[in-house]
Amino acid sequence: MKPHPLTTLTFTLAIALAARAQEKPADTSPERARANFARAIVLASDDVRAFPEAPAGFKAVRAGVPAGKLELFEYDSGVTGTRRKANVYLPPGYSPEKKYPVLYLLHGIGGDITEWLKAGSPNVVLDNLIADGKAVPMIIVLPNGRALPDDRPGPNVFAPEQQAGFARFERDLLDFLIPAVQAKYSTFTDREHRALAGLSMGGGQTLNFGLAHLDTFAWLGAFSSAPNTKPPAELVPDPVAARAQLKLLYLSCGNKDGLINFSQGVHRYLKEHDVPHLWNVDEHGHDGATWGSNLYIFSRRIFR
Ligand code: FER
Repeated sequence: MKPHPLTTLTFTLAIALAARAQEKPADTSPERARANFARAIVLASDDVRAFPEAPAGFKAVRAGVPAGKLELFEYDSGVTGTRRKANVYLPPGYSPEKKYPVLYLLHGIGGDITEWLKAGSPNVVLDNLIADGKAVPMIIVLPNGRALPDDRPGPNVFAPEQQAGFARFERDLLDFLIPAVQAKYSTFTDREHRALAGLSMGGGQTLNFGLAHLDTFAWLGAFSSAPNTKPPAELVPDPVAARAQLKLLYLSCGNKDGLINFSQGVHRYLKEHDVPHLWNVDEHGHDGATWGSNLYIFSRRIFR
């Protein structure tokens, strides 16, 4: 027997509403995460690619391309009360005589300062783009987005304490990491030379923190954003101000990723409120293939 059309409508609305609700740290659990990943994927006509996949070899080391430098960076955090670590990429030919823009690039739920190096090779992606004149030489900072005294991914990465650490990273980033990076490296310090991007939990952090601090970040990239993403109307309460301040708001997700409804909700709200943004839906799942490719697409478009 076919369900009554109204039953179907109510069911669809219930899914749509549930999909937009932010998962609060206290509510997060492995069971809810499984349910989130298993959500029905309903694609609208505008949930399509805006850009082709990054070209073959985009994250492979190429002979003759100058390599930037990866180094470990440490800073004292008043949020965690500890000395924290980050990986830093300095572009080829980095010189204290010049000034550089900075991209802060955030990892996902089980990640740490090494996740992006495995998932998307940002150092190699940028070496290649810079060599081809397709990206501005920039510093990339890969912090640990879990602002806790013990910031290792625990045995249960969905534990409420771990989730709370991701939320607490907002003040660690703004009050401790950014000032420490700017004190050590030769950087521009205005908003138009500062970008924030991330994958999954890091995508949610990018939207939650970046859109709340557009005086600090002009360029935002949220890849496969996780359920920590705030509801769209909370992210962008003032679409007119957001429109005026954003240089780029880039959203991406794979069309096989059960978390896509969180990004769809943000995209639809931005579209309804005329906030310019790029929305790239590719054919990947919740994996490194989409993150590397979208980092390539995003990093070419920032600081120019
Ligand atoms: C969840 C499912 C996935 C969740 C977070 C994630 C906060 C994050 C995934 C990732 O970072 O890869 O329910 O709740």
